[in-house]
Amino acid sequence: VFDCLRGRLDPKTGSIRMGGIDKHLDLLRDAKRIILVGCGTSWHAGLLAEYVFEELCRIPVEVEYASEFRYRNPVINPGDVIIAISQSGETADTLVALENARKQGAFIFGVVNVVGSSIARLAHAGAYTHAGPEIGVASTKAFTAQLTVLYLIAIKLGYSKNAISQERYLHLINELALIPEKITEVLRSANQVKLLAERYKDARDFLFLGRGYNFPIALEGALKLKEISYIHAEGYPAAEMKHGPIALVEEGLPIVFVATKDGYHEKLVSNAQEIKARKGSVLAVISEQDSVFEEIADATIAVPAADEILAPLLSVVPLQLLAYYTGLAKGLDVDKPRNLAKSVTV
Ligand code: F1P
Repeated sequence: VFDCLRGRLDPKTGSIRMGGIDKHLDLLRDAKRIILVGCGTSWHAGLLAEYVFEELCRIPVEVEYASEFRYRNPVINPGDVIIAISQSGETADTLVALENARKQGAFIFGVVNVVGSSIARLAHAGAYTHAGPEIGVASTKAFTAQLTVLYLIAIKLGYSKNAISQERYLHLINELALIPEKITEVLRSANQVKLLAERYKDARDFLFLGRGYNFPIALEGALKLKEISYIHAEGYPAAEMKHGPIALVEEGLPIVFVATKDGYHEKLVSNAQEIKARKGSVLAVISEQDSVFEEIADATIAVPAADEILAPLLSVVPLQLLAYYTGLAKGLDVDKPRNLAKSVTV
C-alpha cells in the first residue's frame, strides 16, 4: 500500500498524481457506465470498487467475472469504460474478455501489477499497482494494492466530477495516507491470529459475513482460507444468512464477522447474536474499543479506526493472516497451494 501511494499521493498539497489515469480523466468523468472485470481476488477488488465508485463518483457500475463475461455477448455502448483488474496481467479469462470488449469499441483501463504483461499491453491506459512480486500464489498484497489504486481513482474522479466536496476529498486523502501506519499496527496482532488459527485449524467449514464495504472482504477472507488451508469456506452478505445459509449453523461452526464500525454495525451485532443463539462460534474483526462485539464474540481481532470506506484495507489483513497461519498449522505449503497457478493462462 505504501509503495502504491508513494509519489502519487501528497496530503500536503492534496494532490493525487496518476499519469496513465490523468491523461484520460475526461473519459472517466464522462463515463456513462464503468464495468469492472477480473477473476478471483481481483474480482473481489472490483466488487468493493463498485461500492466506492457509486458512493464517491455517482457513476453506474457493473462488476463482471471475466470467466463469464468472455462467454457473453455484452452490450457495450459509447461512453462505457472497462476497468480490468489483474495481478499477473496474464489471466486468460480476463484477457479474452477484454479482447472481445475491445472489438466492440470499449475503452479499457488496466489496474495491473506486472509491468508489460499481456493485459497491461491490451489496455488503452491504466495504473500499475506496484505491489512488487507476489511470492505466494494466492494474491494478498496485490489485493490491497489493487484496492489502493481503485480508491485513488475513485477519490480523484469523485472530486473532479464535484460528486464529493473538497472537505471530503481532503479527509479521504489524509485517511488514505495513514493506512500504511495502521496496517503496521494490524500486523502486530499476528500472534493473536496465529493462536486463533491453531484453535480452528481442524474445522471442516467456515462462514465469513460482512455488510456494505466489508461484504467483498468477507468473500475474500473465504477465498484465502480455501486457497491456502483447503478448508471449505463461504462468504455471504450478513443479511443473506436468513435467506438460506443460516440452516448450516450448528454448534462450533466458526463464523467470521467482518465487523469494523460503520453504518450497519448494529445490524451486524444482531446477526452475531443470531449465530450465538444457534451455538455457532463467532470470530470477529472489529474496530478498537467495540465492547458490544467483544461481549458477544468467542474471539476478536481489533484493527485501528478508519473511515468506513477505507476500512477494508485494514479488515482484510487479519483474514489473510488467518488463512496463512491455518495453512501453516496444517503443515501446508502456503506459497504453493495445490492445484493453483500464479497465472491461470488456460
Ligand atoms: C486471478 C486469480 C487470483 C488467485 C490465483 C489465481 O489472478 O484468480 O486472484 O489468487 O492466483 O488467479 P490475476 O488475474 O489477478 O493475476
